[in-house]
Amino acid sequence: MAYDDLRDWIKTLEKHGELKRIREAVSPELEITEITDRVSKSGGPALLFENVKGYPGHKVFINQFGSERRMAMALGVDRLDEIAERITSLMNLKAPEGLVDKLKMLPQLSALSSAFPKTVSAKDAPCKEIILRDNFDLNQFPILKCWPHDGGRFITLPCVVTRDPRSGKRNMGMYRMQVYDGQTTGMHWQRQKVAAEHYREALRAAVAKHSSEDISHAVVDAMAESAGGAVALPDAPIGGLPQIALGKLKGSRMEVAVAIGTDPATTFAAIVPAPPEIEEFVIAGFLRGKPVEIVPCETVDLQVPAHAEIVLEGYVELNELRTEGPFGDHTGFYTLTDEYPVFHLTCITHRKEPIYAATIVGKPPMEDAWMGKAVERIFLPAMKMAIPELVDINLPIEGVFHNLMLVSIRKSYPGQARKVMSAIWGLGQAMSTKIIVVVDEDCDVQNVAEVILRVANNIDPERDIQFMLGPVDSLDHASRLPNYGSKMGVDATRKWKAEGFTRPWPALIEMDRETKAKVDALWEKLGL
Ligand SMILES: Cc1cc2nc3c(=O)[nH]c(=O)nc-3n(C[C@H](O)[C@H](O)[C@H](O)COP(=O)(O)O)c2cc1C
Ligand SMILES: [Mn+2]
Repeated sequence: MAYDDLRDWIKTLEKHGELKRIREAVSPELEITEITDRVSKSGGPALLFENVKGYPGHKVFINQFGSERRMAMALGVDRLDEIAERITSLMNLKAPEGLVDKLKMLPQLSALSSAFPKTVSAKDAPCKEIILRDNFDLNQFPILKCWPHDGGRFITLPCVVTRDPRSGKRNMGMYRMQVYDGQTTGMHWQRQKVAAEHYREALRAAVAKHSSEDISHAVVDAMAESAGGAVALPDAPIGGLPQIALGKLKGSRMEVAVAIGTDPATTFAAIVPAPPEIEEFVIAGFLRGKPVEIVPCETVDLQVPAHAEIVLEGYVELNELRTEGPFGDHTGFYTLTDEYPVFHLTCITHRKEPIYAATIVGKPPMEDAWMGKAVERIFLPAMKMAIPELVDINLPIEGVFHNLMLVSIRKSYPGQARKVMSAIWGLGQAMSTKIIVVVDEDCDVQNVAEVILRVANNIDPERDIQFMLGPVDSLDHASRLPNYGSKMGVDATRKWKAEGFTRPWPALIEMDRETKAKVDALWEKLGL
């Protein structure tokens, strides 16, 4: 079932008792965070703030994905596993043999065809009800300041659309945006994300145009390195010769469009760690079972979901970075300041009386916990394609997704737990998983107590810990360098002779079936 837009979704939430309207006057500075945080932590409803201090006529919608039930509702299913099953059946497509097979494939093929976005004209695009080409000001929207030490106000639920300069493929990722002024924001795409690669590609192309001696390859590499948004390393590009070279690129731009307040499947599509070659518009269409209607922007050559509440159009300059943060992040800590590209607005379009969609992140559990859990369930079939021995995974919410992954495997050969760790560290955004714990298939990784029992009992630490150097999450504040550090794998599987373990391995304690049945029969009488 597909929601037409954010309003349709809000209506459905309300009908199911999953929405609370707040009519009390509250400030978008800190107060909405404090209220939403309490509601998140107690598993409460989505919230629609209708009386935002200083923003008459504006509404803030928050916590839309903030429970397992709402996350499933957002994607139109009862259980998130249903989506995993749909994906599995797509991946299992075999070449049809005969008519019956072909007919059986029809539902899958129609699921595929509904995935492709449909372009509509501006007159059919609600996001164009109001078009502001001049005199626009971001400050008209009730953008939140989330936490006391945040560097300012942040747009926290933006679907950021960019285009790969080489392939022309579009990407939509969620990267927060710090408001610098009414026409300028930060663009916090971390260096391993798809839009950051688009930016580096644009930079490479721009530099190629100026391929004179004074912009050497070393300089280009240094600029490309910074462009993903890392701290300026001593030998990197801010200042000195690289700065001179960057000056030559003045006016070189990459276009960006941002949709805020879309139907929930489209918003969710912006956070899924899909391979770069798959457009999120297609993922959203697949999830909704209905094409996403997109519409060309006014001032940039990009398309956005036509039903969005608010659209921001603009560009990032290829030679410009600016300090972003601090920001109270989903790790439960503040992310410190860092250098990121700057988004300059060229136009704002919006619906009449736009509803401003936001989220807050902080100490888990918060709304993003449920979004992350949905990603975990939906991506499991794809992970199993790459890692067939995988039985299940659990990203415990307190592990804030990149810090801890619990994995069960069907172990069939020596050293396989380490093979699985390597595979996960080589798999898209899972590259930055700080701790991977591998257990045997008879351990339910959804039961964290059981995992702890196994791990603590089963490891000889010196033997069973695998350290790995490589890329780490940009939000990791403990790594030796920003974005680069060590990761750890724990092989908590039963050790085999073939792995050099020659002692006998004890069995787990369990009562025999016969005794259990006897006691079952007695149980009522025992009055326990
Ligand atoms: C609420 C929320 C905020 C996020 N903020 C950021 C952010 O500021 N920067 C970032 O790189 N990723 C952020 N992410 C994670 C990305 O959206 C996620 O990695 C996504 O897969 C990126 O899309 P891409 O693979 O197309 O780059 C955020 C996720 C959520 C749920
Ligand atoms: Mn992507």
